[in-house]
Amino acid sequence: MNRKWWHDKVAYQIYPKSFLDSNGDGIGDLRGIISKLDYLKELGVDIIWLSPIYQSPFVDQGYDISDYYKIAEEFGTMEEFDELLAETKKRGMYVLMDLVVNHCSDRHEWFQKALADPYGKYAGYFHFVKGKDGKEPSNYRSYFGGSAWEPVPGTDLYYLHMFAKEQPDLNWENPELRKEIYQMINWWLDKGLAGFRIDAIINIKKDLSFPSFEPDGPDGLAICVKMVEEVQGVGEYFEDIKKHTFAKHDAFTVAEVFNMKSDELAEFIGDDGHFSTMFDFSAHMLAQGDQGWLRSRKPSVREWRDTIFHSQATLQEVGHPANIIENHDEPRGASRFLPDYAQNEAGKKLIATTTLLLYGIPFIYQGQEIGMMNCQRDDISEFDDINTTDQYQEALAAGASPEEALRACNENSRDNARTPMQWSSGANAGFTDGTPWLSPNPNYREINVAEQENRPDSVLNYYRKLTALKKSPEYKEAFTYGKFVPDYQEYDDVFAYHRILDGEEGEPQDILVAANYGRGPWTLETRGRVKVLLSNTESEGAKQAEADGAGRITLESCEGVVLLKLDGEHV
Ligand code: TEU
Ligand code: CA
Repeated sequence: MNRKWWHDKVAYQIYPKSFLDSNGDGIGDLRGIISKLDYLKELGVDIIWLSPIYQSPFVDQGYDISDYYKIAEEFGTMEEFDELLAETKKRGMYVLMDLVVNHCSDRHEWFQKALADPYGKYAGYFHFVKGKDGKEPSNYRSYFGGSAWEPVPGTDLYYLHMFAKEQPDLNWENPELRKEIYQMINWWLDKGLAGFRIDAIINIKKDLSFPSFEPDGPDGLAICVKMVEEVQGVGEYFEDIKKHTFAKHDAFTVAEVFNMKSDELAEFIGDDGHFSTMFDFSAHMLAQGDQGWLRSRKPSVREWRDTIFHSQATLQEVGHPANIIENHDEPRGASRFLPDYAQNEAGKKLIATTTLLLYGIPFIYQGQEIGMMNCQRDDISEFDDINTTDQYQEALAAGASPEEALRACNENSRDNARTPMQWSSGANAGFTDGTPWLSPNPNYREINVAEQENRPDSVLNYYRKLTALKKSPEYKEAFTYGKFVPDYQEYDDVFAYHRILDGEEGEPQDILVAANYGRGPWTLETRGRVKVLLSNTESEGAKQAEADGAGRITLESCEGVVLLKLDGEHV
């Protein structure tokens, strides 16, 4: 595999609206981000991904863009954005923007012009399709519920929206549209961005005959992703984008792709792949039920581990994946993946250890580094997210009681991860002096940066140690290119793997990451002497295993270690 500058980096996702408000309007902003660059640098972050900061009516929190060339005024100005770029550069950091080009906002000039002239040039930028027998062209359900077709007023046409009706899908078949998008991408890259996180990109290729599918719900609709899964040729679009934009700038791209087919992995993220990398969502898919959030479930440690291991084994043969615990669309990982008894600081350090040291580039999501958790709400009106409101209705329609529907939202809502960053125990978690756009999680009084900053055993300080270890001169090579080899899979609750770097001559460098997610202790044979590189609890057990060279280590519940093997067999 070709080496790339980003392979050994640590990335961090900022959800700007909830990061830090500098002017008291209750909304996070660029000035707030700039003021925390040193905090991020100290955390060991190299690459920052900003969720969308473009002008937007915020129907879907900025994933509905009304002007690709403007910064949302809620977030600041283009001058402030340029300042952010300059300040990151000064610190040797890189910035990724979110590229949302499957759709735009219905407030975008293109869509407004299309509505004004439904048979004119700009209608061709969208999918304006004639209805069938006075009804929608097909039976697609949008990702956010309800029909994916919306009538174009005054015509017998409908426009396609795979997400909210305020997010009309762009027509990638149209070369003029593609040209506009490429110009826009290049304009941003010329500014000095390192690249993009690419939103919902698998959806850009449509089957223009828009076939209906077997209904998969009581509404008689079929989820629109079926059409995307059937249609061929999306790769040609990806190559076209790459050729006209990313390749010219050697930009880093991380694609949001669900339902990846394993025989297409190389085409996507191999050496000459469409993208630099893509997120591994396999663990997140596992928690999804077949019928929306109502049937979501908590995977067992074993299932979760085995799913990640399978992904790792497959992906390392092909490219360099991007690993996450959570993002702005997923519930907090500590709440979702950790067993109840492990939802504490030790458990949070554990999940950090086993995720950040996997093969690939880790993306830390804001607040994860202090162990932020899901936020319980007592009423559906307390949620803001458009997807949550829909899932609540869907759950009710499926026969759930209001209590059950609310529980499903509390467990799965995208607002779990969107609550304000918890900076301090002061008013509004130190996020704003005004009224926050979304209430902070009440646990900010206990869980916050200020409290953890100077406490040596805090989750925050552990993350700092972990990223420092990952990037240390001695072990960086192994953590970046070392082979991922699972171990101790016979133990249900043990999440353990090696990163093995073949030596030029002689012994390989063998690092063992071993974590016990179980309720009771596990003793592992280390098959040789070990040195402890990191321990989440700094227990006596780890010290002893190192000192007496017993060839075994006992891990208590929620205990994890990173060990360098000094001798003995390698797996
Ligand atoms: O998400 C695309 C997507 O397919 C999933 O995230 C999923 O459908 C959704 O979150 C339901 O749980 C991206 C963005 O990450 C998301 O925030 C946007 O809402 C969406 O695209 C539309 O731009
Ligand atoms: Ca603000």
